[in-house]
Amino acid sequence: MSVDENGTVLESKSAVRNAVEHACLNVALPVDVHTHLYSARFGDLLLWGFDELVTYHYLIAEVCRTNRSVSPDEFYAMSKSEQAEHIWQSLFIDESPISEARRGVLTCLEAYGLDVESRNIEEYREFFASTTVEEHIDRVFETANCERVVMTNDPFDDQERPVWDAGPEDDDRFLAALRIDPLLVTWHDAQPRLEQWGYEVHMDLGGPTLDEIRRFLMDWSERMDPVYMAASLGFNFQYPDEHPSTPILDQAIIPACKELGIPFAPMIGVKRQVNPSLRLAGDAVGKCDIGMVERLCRHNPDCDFFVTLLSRENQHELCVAARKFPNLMPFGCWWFLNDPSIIDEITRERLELLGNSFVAQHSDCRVLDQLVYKWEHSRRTIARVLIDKYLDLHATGWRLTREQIEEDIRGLFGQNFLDWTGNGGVSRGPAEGIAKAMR
Ligand code: HDL
Ligand code: ZN
Repeated sequence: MSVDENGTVLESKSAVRNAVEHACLNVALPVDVHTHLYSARFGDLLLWGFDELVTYHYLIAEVCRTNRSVSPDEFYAMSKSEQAEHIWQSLFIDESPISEARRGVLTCLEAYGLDVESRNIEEYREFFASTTVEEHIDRVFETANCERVVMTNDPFDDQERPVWDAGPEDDDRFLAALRIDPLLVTWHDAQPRLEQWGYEVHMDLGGPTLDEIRRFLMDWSERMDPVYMAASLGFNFQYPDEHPSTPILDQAIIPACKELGIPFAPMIGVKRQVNPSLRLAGDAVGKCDIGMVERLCRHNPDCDFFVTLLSRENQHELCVAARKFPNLMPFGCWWFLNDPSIIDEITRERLELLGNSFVAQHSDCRVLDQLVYKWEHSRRTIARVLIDKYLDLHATGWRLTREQIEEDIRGLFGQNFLDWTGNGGVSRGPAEGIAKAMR
C-alpha cells in the first residue's frame, strides 16, 4: 500500500473493504443531529438506565401486541419497574428478542460489559444504580464515540422552560434545536400561551401577531443558541395552505431562520394517535406530498431546509427533490425507518443520487443509553452499504485513500450538516460559527 501526499492509497479491494469498515465502526461521530436527550442540568428530562431502556415506547407498542393478556390501560397503570419487568418477561424471556428495539437493549448491556446471558435484570439495575448521571453521560458518549448530540428543546414544555430560565447550556456536547410544533400544528393552543408570555398575538394572526411570533422565536434563539428550528408535521401537512401555518412559516419562522442563519427542519409524515390507547406509542406513518417540500424550497431559496420524512415511500422522491434544490438536505432514517433493512435501502439510493450531500443517520434517542445501540447498529449497516459503493468506485480504476474515506464518513455521520450550515449556525463557540468551531 503506497502513501502519497494525499495519504494512504488503498490499492486492493480488501484494503478498501477494511478501511471502510474500520472507519464506519471507529470514526468519532461529529454530531448526532436529532435526539431527545438532555444534558445533566435538565434533571429527570434526561432518561437513562435499564427500566427506561426497556420501557421505550417502541417496546410498549411491541408488548401490547405480543402479550394481549395485559391491556394498554392495565400496562400504563403499572409502576415503571413493573412495566419493565412485564416487557422483559414478554418480549425477551417468553420469545426471542429479535426485533430491532429489543436487540438494542441487549447491545447496550453487552457494550457495558454486563453478562447478557445471565438475563438477570437485578444485576443490570445494580449497574446503573452504582453510577451517577454525570458519570454515565461520559460513559455513553465514550462508548458510542460521539462528540455531540442535538437535543430537542421545546419552549412550550413546562418542565424544560425553567431550566433555560436558569441560563444557557454549558455542556458543549449538547447542542440545542428549537422545537416549535405548536406554532404550526396546534396554533389554537399556542396562541393563548404566547399571549400569557407577553407576546401580542391574536388567534386570527391579525395586528402585530406574525412579528410577535418572530420575536418569540428570536427571544428563544437568544436563550438556546439553536443549530436549527424543527417541527414534526403530519403526513397531510400542506404548504402553502389556507391554514395559519402558511403565514406563520412565511412571515415568522423562515425569516427568523434566515436572520439566524440556521435551517428550518420539517420532520414530516407522522399520523398522530392512530391508536390513542397506546399514548406516546400510538403514532403511525403516512406518505406526505413531496410537492409541499418542493414548494417550501422553491418559495424560499435563501432558507436552508434540513428534512427528514417518515414514510419509506417518500424516500426516493426526497432524493430527487434534493437534486433539484441545493437548499434541501435530507437527513436520517427516522423512527419506523431506523431498521437495518430500510437504512440499507435509503442509504444506497441517497449515495447513488446525492453522492455525499446528505446526513446518513440520526439516532432519535429518547434514552441516553440508546446512543450506544442505535449508532452501533447503524454504523454496521452503513458500513455494508459503503463497502459496496467504494468497491464499485475501485473497480473503475479510481484509487481512494484511507483519509478520504474517513472524511467522507465523518461527513455522512453529521459533519455534512455542520459544514452545510457553514458560518450560519448561531455560534456556541468562536464567532465564525458552529462548523468551524467543530473542526
Ligand atoms: O417528533 C419526533 O421528534 C419523533 O421522533 C417522536 O419523538 C417519536 O415519538 C420518536 O421518538 N421517534 O423515534
Ligand atoms: Zn424525534
